[in-house]
Amino acid sequence: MKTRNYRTARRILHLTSLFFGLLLLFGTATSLCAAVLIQSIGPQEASITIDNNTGEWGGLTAYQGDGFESLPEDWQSVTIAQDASKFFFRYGLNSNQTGYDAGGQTGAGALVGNFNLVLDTDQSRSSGWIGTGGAYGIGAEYLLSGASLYQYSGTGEDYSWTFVSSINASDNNIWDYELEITRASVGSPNAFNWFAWADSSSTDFYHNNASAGEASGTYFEYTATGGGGGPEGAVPEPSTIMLFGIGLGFVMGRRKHFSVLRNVLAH
Ligand SMILES: [Ca+2]
Ligand SMILES: [Ca+2]
Ligand SMILES: [Ca+2]
Ligand SMILES: [Ca+2]
Repeated sequence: MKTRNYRTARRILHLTSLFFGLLLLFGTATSLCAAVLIQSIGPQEASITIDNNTGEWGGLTAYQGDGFESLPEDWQSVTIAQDASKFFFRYGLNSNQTGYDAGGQTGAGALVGNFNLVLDTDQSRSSGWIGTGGAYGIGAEYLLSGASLYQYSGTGEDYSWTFVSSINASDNNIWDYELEITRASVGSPNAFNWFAWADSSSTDFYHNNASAGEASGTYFEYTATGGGGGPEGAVPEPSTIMLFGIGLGFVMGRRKHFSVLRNVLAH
């Protein structure tokens, strides 16, 4: 009887430890393959004035262009710069509709919420908005929606944002906008990750693969300090490595567990 109980217990322990070990290995191996950094730029110091004239941006480096996908609201390019207290954004936009502008078809030219850009200011996907089903490679804390700034107030996948402030943005109606926010208004990050999208009949993501999920979702980085923040995923977080190690230990060390159990049952 003792032998039969021992064998049954051993099988249960074997299957349980193997199950949890593989579960941990699978889960952490997935998170080790984090999102894909496309390009990192910064710091770019500049003196920018929001005045419908983008001449002062000429010497700055733009992120790689998104191209014209012939959508009603279409991202073309983004440039980011800074001074001691502000971050500056330059949006290059387009549309396949004649006479259409970023303010709608009114001709007013004011930037509207159809153009959205999110910032992951702690460069961690474990915090902030990751989209329904975890669609995005980054976890965003802040949203620039048109000329309004929002802070994430949801639990991860839900689209829930709290209004922070209006954004000082140009209204030049020529698809070339400049915006400014204070660095303090987004938590004064040393670096942040970002991607953008435009609402239209077929959403234009910038970068195109931004919604490819945790492992393959793409993003850009801006560094506000010389040292840079480092892309999420290049160096796994310590807790991830620890979980991976525990999973490996479960799978590799189950024989040790059996010998401990054998000694317990034998006495
Ligand atoms: Ca200007
Ligand atoms: Ca585009
Ligand atoms: Ca985050
Ligand atoms: Ca695109």
